[in-house]
Amino acid sequence: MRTLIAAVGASLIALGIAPGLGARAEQAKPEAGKGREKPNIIVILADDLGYASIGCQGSDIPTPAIDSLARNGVRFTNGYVSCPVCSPTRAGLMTGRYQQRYGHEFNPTGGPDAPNPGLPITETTLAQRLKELGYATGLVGKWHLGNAPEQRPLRRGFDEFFGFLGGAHSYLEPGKGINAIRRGDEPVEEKEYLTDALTREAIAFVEKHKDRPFFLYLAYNAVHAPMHAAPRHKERFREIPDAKRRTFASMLTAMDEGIGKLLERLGALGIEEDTLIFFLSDNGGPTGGNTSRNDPLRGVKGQVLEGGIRVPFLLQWRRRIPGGKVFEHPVIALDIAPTALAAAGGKLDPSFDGVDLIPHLLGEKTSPPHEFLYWRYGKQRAIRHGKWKLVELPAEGLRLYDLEADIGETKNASEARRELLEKLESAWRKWDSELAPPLWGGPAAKAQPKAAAKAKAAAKGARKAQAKEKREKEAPAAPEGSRKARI
Ligand SMILES: [Ca+2]
Repeated sequence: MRTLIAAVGASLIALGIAPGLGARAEQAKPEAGKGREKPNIIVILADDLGYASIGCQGSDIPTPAIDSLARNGVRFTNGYVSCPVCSPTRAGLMTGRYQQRYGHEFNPTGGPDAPNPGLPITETTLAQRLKELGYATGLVGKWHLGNAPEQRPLRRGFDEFFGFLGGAHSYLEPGKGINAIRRGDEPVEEKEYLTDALTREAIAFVEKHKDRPFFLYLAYNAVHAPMHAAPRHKERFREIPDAKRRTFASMLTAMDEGIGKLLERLGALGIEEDTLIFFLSDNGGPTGGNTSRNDPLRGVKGQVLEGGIRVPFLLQWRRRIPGGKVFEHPVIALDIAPTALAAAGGKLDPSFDGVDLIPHLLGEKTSPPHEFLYWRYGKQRAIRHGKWKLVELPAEGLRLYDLEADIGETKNASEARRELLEKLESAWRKWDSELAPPLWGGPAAKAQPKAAAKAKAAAKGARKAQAKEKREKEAPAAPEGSRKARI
């Protein structure tokens, strides 16, 4: 390599080109595994995977590859996303900024005022920032940040794209129209089980760009519905009695096996040490929808209770960060863009809400990365400060929880800690005053707690009616008069 560079340098001199160029070429293409100036960056985003759905956080379904990231890196026990549903979290992750600052508060459902809902093109993505620093950039998987031509991945900083534009996708069918599986911008016919196809493409991307710094955003749609098991797992989980859980086990395992293959390939190419890898879920588990587990957290996808926003969150960077670390201060997906950018030698944008986590993980900074973390999702809102969380759901009102003592958010400390409540309320209001109104509506989000209360009331009513019917059936026939007297 050195001889070749020396030879190239000599010929450049012969051509009258400054020899400095040769030195830069050497820096840009170091030998694999020898310590890169710019690490590769991989963000693996799972979809609708609850807090307790990975082996190292108590899942009964093994996830050895995902767990290996925790063993060789860092497990964040208080790792959050900035929204309890898919698209806004992805907007926050891609920009490093609270998505409500630019109106991306809800999933892009559109409406008369927003015919093309999606990540505003005025926002800069992590892919754009890393591309500027010389990175090869690729998205494999789910986009969900806009369908219009100017909002698509290839126009938002990605050199390459294989996946789909929408929010959900079949694992067995190729998809049609706007939500077809695409390579670049062109629909393609895909026959493999989608999770396996995404793994295949991720590995191909890494192999193609192994000699230069790359950024791979691997956004699996697993374990989001529809519930489609991998055909190759037909017999594998037959001991699980519940059919939906059985399918979930296959979907999760297919993703874990894919991550295992990717890590194996990074190792074989000699670049794993110099690859900064994040793994997280875009929101908490919709426990009834896909059997994903959030315990011991309360709440589900769509709620700013812990079960909707606290997610599996791991980081591995073997070159810099010792393995087996558990980090307990709250962190958020907004930290990924600044952490990746700083690792790549880029300048941090003052508009970032996220922070570079590396100095905290190395012990160079001992203070918590964030004094406050904030959520606003329609009428739901929350703020985290140290061990405290103030949260408001329309169906429950404003409540204060000590998450260290009460991770399940069951004991409201509002009355006992009036002063603290006011401090948090005022911090949240200050943040809220900086936000934009939503660019498109979120009726599902606003209706969600009401709908849950309505469903609960309906279930209660049904139980009462059943019990009444049972009583009447079992009761001996009463004479007309006595029945009237009871009423
Ligand atoms: Ca999701």
